[in-house]
Amino acid sequence: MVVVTRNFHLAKLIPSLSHTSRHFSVKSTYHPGDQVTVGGRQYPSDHMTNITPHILSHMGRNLHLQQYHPLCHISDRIVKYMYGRYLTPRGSPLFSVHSQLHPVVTTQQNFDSLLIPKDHVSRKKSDNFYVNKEQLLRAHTSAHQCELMRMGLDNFLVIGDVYRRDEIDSSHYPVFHQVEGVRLLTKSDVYGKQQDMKEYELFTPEGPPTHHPHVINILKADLKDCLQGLATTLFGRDVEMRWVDAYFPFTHPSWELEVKLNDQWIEMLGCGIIQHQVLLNADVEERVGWAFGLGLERWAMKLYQIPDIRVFWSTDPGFLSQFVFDDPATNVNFKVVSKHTPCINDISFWLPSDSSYEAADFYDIVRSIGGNLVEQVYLVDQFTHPHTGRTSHCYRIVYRHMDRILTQEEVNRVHSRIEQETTTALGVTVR
Ligand code: FA5
Ligand code: MG
Repeated sequence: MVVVTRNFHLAKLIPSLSHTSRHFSVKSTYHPGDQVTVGGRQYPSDHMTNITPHILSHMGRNLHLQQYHPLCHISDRIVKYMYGRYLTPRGSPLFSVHSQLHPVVTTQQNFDSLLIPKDHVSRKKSDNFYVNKEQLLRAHTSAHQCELMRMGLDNFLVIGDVYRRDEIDSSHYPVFHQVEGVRLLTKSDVYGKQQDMKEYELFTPEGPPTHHPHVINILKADLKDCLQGLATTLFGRDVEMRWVDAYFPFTHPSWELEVKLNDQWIEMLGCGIIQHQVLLNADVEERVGWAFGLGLERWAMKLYQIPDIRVFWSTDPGFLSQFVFDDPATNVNFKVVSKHTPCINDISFWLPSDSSYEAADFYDIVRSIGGNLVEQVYLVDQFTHPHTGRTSHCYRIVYRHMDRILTQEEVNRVHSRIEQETTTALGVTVR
């Protein structure tokens, strides 16, 4: 549980605020010197503090780590793709994965280490959630590049929640998830076994260190091939995509990959060749590299045809149950979940003793009588009587109308028709 503590009294008040006030005003919340608790850690607040209880309520949800969540499926697929594409000489995956780094980072990590100028617009208080003037909720997973490179990692993925004071619409949300990929190469990685290239260096000999044009070409080819391959692996060979030139202070050259989604081009990722100075900031020498950052929600929206980014935060079983499968590559025909509250009725019956019962027949009856009112039906319990040896099944049926509220009486009528038909057609005994 994340709470914002101003003083002893407010600490008790805030948990209820975080549920009720979407538009909770920040200004009255903090006074310089108050402590803020974020993700279980305490920080001093100051004039820059602008995190809200509503935003903090998203922290710790870790949708990318939640079993069966669509963002978890898609991040598993991305990791699997990267594991398969880059192998050590002994055949094990080259990339390491870091998916539990704490989202509070310093302005040094989020901006300075990435050469983002002091007066750059992306630092504005109006664009970020600051914990205080030195710390903020990471605005991108690139914030972790330097520390991981400094640790000596050459090939890694960072997966995590990121926070921005962006507008909210169907493809933007103030909390979303990114996957960062970083690959560093030595001279021999770059030029490989190509004898004719052995004499080339990584950097041009004159002036400030600049990547040799061959380096740019080789890295660019690998980077674009990697990311296009990821898109075709997930979306299929026929996916429409295009590269657009982009600008990031920490990479040059830089590109964005766009994909066609419902007749619109949408930006799926940013990437580029890492600026030499970024590597120097991380004490990395004699290496060059590329990096990318992609938005998991955008990839999931494309893959599952999910029309609105807000639904990823839904805890509605009508949404989540559509993704309950163990193979993350399972096909999903996503169905929009109704805004109306569901009615849930259970049905329990003894199976006939001649073992003629098939659950699939029961599901057919439910669907043919309940039609579109039935959102879900699943087995919640089964039991065999110790003396009679008879087996009983209990199924839960979730009824919900797409466009209006269902009354319990209406649902009861449908439900009892299902009971009658199951009894006559399948020979069960309703309990
Ligand atoms: C970045 O965040 C860079 N750090 C990416 C990068 C990494 C570039 C490494 C070069 C090297 P950008 O702000 O464009 O870039 O965000 C990257 C991706 O996150 C976007 O392409 C998009 O897929 C997703 N994204 C951005 N803003 C939002 C938002 N508000 N809601 C959902 N997804 C978003
Ligand atoms: Mg962008």
